[in-house]
Amino acid sequence: MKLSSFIAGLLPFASLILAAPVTDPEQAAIDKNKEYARKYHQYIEDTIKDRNTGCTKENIRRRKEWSKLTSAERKDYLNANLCLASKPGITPQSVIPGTRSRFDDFVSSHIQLTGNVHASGFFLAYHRHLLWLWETALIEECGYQGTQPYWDWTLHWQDQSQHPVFSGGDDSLGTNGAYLPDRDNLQINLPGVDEPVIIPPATGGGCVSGPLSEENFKVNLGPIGYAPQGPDNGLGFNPRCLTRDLSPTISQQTLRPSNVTFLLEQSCLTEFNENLDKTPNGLGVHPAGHLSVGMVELDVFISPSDPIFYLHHANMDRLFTIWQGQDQEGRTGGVWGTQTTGNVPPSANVTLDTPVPFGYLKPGVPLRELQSSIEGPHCYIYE
Ligand SMILES: [Cu+2]
Repeated sequence: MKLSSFIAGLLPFASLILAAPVTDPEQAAIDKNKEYARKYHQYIEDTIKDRNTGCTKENIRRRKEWSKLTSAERKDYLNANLCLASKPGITPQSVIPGTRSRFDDFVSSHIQLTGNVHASGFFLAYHRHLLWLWETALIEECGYQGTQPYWDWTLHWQDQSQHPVFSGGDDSLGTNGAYLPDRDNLQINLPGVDEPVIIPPATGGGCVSGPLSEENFKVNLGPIGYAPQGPDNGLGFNPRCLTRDLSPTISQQTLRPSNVTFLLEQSCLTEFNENLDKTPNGLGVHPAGHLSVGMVELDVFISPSDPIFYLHHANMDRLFTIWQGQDQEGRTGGVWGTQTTGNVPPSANVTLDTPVPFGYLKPGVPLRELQSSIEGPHCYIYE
């Protein structure tokens, strides 16, 4: 038998294998999520393809998953982060005594506004535009040539330490924290979640090693979100190593592809917002991304102190843009929620005219200008 006819004889069996029902629900979810992403992507490409001004296919920032960056691109991103940490900031020390750098300006904005920009009508717009400001600062103030990468935590939902962003190599954002045995549970308060969340110790707890180890990089502010707080209620200067405590338990429970599908299938902005933080089955993917990294990321106020914050929030913004992209017209005009976290204390509803606050980073920007990823100040797409 000729080889070609042998292969031809196998073809019917190959199609049988391909047609076999997909039994793994996570694999089925991955396929669905890709389909949603494709639809979003197509919409954006179609919308900008004939544009000559504003956000065009020439000037759009193409944001990629960390794993898709070359080693040199990862190093560039890391070095731009370290560059911002070495530049003087603009936040007055009379307000945040511990702030020391341009990097800390972003942490300080987040600290000042924690009670407004989480589990509120500001959440999605604030974090979307904070990322844009951060990415722009990396480019304009530190000569960064790339774009803001994202961390798709569904790629390694069983064990985040396998993701290259945590490899500890000189093209990573450092390792898990060193393992510290005999630690107590941490009790933290999360915006939008009623009861305090008890976080048992996980697989690290100590200082990270690699390019963000203590000799290269320091966390200056906090802790604020759990005891014991740093000096001046956590606003004082408290330089220390970056700590992490990767939690496979939290990741396996919540950072699954099927939970992304669940979020992308919410039908309105209210449900989308509510299910980001808390779902009928437990934690939402937004807090779970922070909690799966642990330590600094458990402290909502100072969470931008760990550079992984920006990669996690790029992924959250990516899910938001994909969700918007399923019905762009209907989903960029909506508003939801009030101006305080969990509406405590009670505050006015957010409208399209309400300025989204950014602290000392810049004056407030009306919400309507921050609704789209390719209108107003924004011009980016998630690849
Ligand atoms: Cu935040």
